[in-house]
Parts: sequence; C-alpha cells; structure tokens
Amino acid sequence: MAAYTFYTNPRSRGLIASWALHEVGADFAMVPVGWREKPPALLAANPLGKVPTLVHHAPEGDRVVTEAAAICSYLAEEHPEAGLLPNPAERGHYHRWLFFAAGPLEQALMARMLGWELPAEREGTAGFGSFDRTVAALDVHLSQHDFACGTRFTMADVYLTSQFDWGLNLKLLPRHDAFLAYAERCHARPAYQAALAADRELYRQTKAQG
Ligand SMILES: N[C@@H](CCC(=O)N[C@@H](CS)C(=O)NCC(=O)O)C(=O)O
Repeated sequence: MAAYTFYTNPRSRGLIASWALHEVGADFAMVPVGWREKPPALLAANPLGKVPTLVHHAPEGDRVVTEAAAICSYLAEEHPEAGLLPNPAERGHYHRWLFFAAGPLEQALMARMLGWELPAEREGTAGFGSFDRTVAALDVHLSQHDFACGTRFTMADVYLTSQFDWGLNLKLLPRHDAFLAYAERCHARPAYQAALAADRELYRQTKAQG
C-alpha cells in the first residue's frame, strides 16, 4: 500500500497537493473524485467532501489532512529531507506568507471572483482589508524577494504560487512584473511540471470517460 491516499479532481485545488506530493517525492495513490458521486471513503475521511484530501497511512494509524495549505505544510514536515521547511531565519516569512495566501489572499480573490463588494467602512473588520491592500502587500514583498522566504524556494511557495495562478488565470490579479516573474520562477520547478502533466492526463482520462 502507498504511504498516502490522495483524493483529487483535475483542474482543482488538488493540483496544489499534487505539486507538494511531487516536491517531497512521496509514495502516493491517487483517487480521482467525481463531483456527483463521491467515494464513501473520502466522505468518511472528510465529511466536507472536498479535494484535496490526503490520508497518510502512518505506522500507528491513518492521519487525515485536509486544506491544501495544511497538506503542503504537513508534507514539508513529514519529509524534511526534501529541504522545503524554513530555517530559523526564514520561519517568520514562511508562516506569514503561507497563512496570508490561505487567508487574506484567498478571501480577496474569492470576493473579487464572486463580485462580493465589501463596504469601505467594513475594511477594518475583513481580514483582507480590501483587494487593493492585499495586492499591494504582496507586491511589496515580491518586488523585494524572489521567493516567500527570501532567496530560496520553500513549501510556502507551492501554496502561494497556486493562489497566484488562480488569480492570474482568471484575470483577477493585476499582471504586475513582480507577480509574473515570481510565478515563472516557481513554475520552473520539475515537481510543478510533473504535477501539471499528471493533472492534464487525469483531465484527459476524465473527459474520455464522459
Ligand atoms: N479549503 C479547501 C477548499 C477545497 C475546495 O473547495 N475544493 C473544491 C475543488 S477546487 C471542491 O472539492 N469542490 C467540490 C465540492 O465542494 O463538492 C482547501 O483549501 O483545500
């Protein structure tokens, strides 16, 4: 049995976890999930029925990890030999940008995509402040640093780039030079290319099956 069972669907947030699995060289079995009929084992592991969902078949028993950002973080910790954890000097950046991407950035992108208008007087309450403030914070950081943690790729970049891809592909994020250059640097990772190829193949198979 593979060390991990990975529930996914092509062209979904599953690609984030797939990239992370490829980065750490994990031994995993992929289970494609149809949106209409979800496997009972997925629903037992994650009643929300979302992908990605990861089950780690650890020696002492199964561990379920959901939420793409948590899966990235978990895999980096389970596979320290992959070198994707932050060193002590990078830890602030690592946690900051991983959580920023999963919180404010995702909220800002989702609000923009769904046309949710935040009244200006509620900016102080909303965690992302405003779409423009969120984008500006990212722009400042990525104009000064090549990666989330500075000069080196870490697991935080898997998640941050994935949010960028969503924002750039749907034309939600402005095509700032710093954003495009950052995405290009991270897309050059062989693990990203491998995960993308696997996702496209899964999409092709899913389409062929109707
Ligand atoms: N908070 C979750 C969101 C996962 C999510 O919304 N996945 C979507 C695909 S991108 C999904 O499973 N949708 C199917 C459904 O909700 O039934 C994460 O970050 O992993």
